[in-house]
Amino acid sequence: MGESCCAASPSARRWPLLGSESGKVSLSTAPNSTPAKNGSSCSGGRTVKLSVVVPAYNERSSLPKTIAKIVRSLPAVAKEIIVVDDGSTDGTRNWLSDTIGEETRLAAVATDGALSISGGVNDADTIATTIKAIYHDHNQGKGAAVRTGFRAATGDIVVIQDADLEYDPSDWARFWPLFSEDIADVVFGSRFSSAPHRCLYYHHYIANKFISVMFSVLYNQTLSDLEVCYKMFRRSLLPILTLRCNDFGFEIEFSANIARQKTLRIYELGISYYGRTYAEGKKINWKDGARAIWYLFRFRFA
Ligand SMILES: Nc1nc2c(ncn2[C@@H]2O[C@H](COP(=O)(O)OP(=O)(O)O)[C@@H](O)[C@H]2O)c(=O)[nH]1
Ligand SMILES: [Mg+2]
Repeated sequence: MGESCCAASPSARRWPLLGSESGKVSLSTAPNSTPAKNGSSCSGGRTVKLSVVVPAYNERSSLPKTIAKIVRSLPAVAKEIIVVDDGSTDGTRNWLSDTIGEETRLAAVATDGALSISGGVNDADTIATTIKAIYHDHNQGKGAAVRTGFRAATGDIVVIQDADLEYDPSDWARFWPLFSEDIADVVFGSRFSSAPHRCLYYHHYIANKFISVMFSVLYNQTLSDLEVCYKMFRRSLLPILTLRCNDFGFEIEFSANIARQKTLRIYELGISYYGRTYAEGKKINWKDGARAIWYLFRFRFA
């Protein structure tokens, strides 16, 4: 799905070390230069960009804080934030249309932590953070929202960020070198590590463990936290992925697609987790867990 800028097989791309403090990374195998907007171009020596896809369904209170955290992350890297409103009814959509509307804008955070979203995008802002919003007419589910975001992404690397503050974008500082040093094609976060993680529902924990073990058995691929939000990957992979799930089955579908390629360099990295309770807005439930088991088999054998 999606189209690829500077189409190249993931393994053919060679990224030297993220050596410069500006965060500019040269692509040694990108001979054909294709100008792109927002300071990004496909020529050698260009600025490498991270696309952050934020699916948002009724996240009015946490979305602005999530965006501010994204802006503050990886300060030397050009980022585009794509918020996909999934038919929210709690004011999220109104906030997005009032603050961002239909344009691509610049997002910044003041020293006091306040988020500011301003006018147009200056091509000279090579390491700025841009933001745009896409609006679903009605609620379709996380998978559908994420796919809409993928279609709009123009960065070299893509990551998914839930809008509910359960995950901390400052963790990406440890993801990034795996791409800039050309070590990984896909990096999954894992909440089963020594990083701080809120202790919550045992039934969720055991269901996720079960699903992850089943996945490893069925796909012969180690991954400890299948339901994790953080999946960072090269955008050039999108055309080879078949993604159709609208609901939380997306997490299984994405991982199954990645594992089935057999050739990709898959890494996992411990992340912090600031989980929320149902009273605080958590939405995934046991039905999503049951569906996940069905999806495990469906994507393996269908
Ligand atoms: N639950 C739910 N989340 C959606 C939907 N569409 C987009 N999302 C977003 O997908 C992300 C993950 O959902 P969330 O409820 O946080 O999942 P949970 O934290 O695992 O319960 C959040 O950013 C949601 O706002 C949807 O239809 N249902
Ligand atoms: Mg969540």
